[in-house]
Amino acid sequence: MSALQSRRGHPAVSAFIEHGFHVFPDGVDRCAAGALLADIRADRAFDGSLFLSEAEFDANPQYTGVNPMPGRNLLERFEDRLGFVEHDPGVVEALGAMLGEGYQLVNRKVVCGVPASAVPAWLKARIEGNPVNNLGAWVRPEYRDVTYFYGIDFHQDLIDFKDREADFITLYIYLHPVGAHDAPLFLLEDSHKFGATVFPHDLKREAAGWRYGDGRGGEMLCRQHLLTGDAGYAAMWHACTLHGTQPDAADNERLSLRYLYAKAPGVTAGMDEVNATLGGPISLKATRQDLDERGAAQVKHNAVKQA
Ligand SMILES: O=C(O)CCC(=O)C(=O)O
Repeated sequence: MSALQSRRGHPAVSAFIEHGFHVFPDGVDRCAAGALLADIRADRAFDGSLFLSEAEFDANPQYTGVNPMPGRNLLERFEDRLGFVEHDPGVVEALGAMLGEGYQLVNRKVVCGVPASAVPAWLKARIEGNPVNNLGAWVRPEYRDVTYFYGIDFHQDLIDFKDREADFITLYIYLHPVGAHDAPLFLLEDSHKFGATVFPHDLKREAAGWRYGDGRGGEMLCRQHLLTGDAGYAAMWHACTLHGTQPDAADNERLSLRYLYAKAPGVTAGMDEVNATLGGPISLKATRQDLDERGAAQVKHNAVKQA
């Protein structure tokens, strides 16, 4: 069998072509996920102590540079504990099929869905209705080695990469069981088929799913797919697949690992086969129009809350 045939035959490539994502049927090692989770939870309390006071924030508001970065990333301390994901045979095989020889890690981090009980009332009032509630701006600098969300509206992961082609995928791992009330990811099936579109997206809730407009005259109905599962649940999606989360209504934080992996330069792989099926561009000069020049939200709209 040629390399091209084996890529085509890989379930991840056909799932990406058909629906824009792939769920790993067996996930990854749930015991290793649980052990890592215990160490992350032992490192800090995921409660109100994460946050600046309102006066501290207002004294020097910083909206950008508040995510994990090299030198400030909790996973740098746990690098030797990530083999259960990065060397899992099913993950390696699927990444190889999608991204080819020498695929590259773009970044990896811990993502926390912050429970409602942990978010101070003053902060809830300030962010109400914002489409992207990445709480990094309000988190104490020493805790900005994790990304903290209180829900994020449907978006493409291309949003962070203007002018970059969709040559990468997101791999997402739950470290504990995630049910409907633990801020699971909502993913819109088939939405990758329009290629890159600008955030906030044109989405209307209908009984059977979401009516998605691409801003270029195209419309389609996307079914909503809830990613729920046990510790070690693993899924990956295309850079143009719409997904989002609602604010965490549970008492506990939701902790996940989020990886971005890309093709090495010059490599042709399953991702190219997927991209060849798309009906729109695979890169954009401007990916979003929800922020002002400081990086603060200037749009008050959030569709995923109706999911
Ligand atoms: O984990 C979350 O709550 C949202 C994650 C997400 O959508 C992302 O990182 O792109």
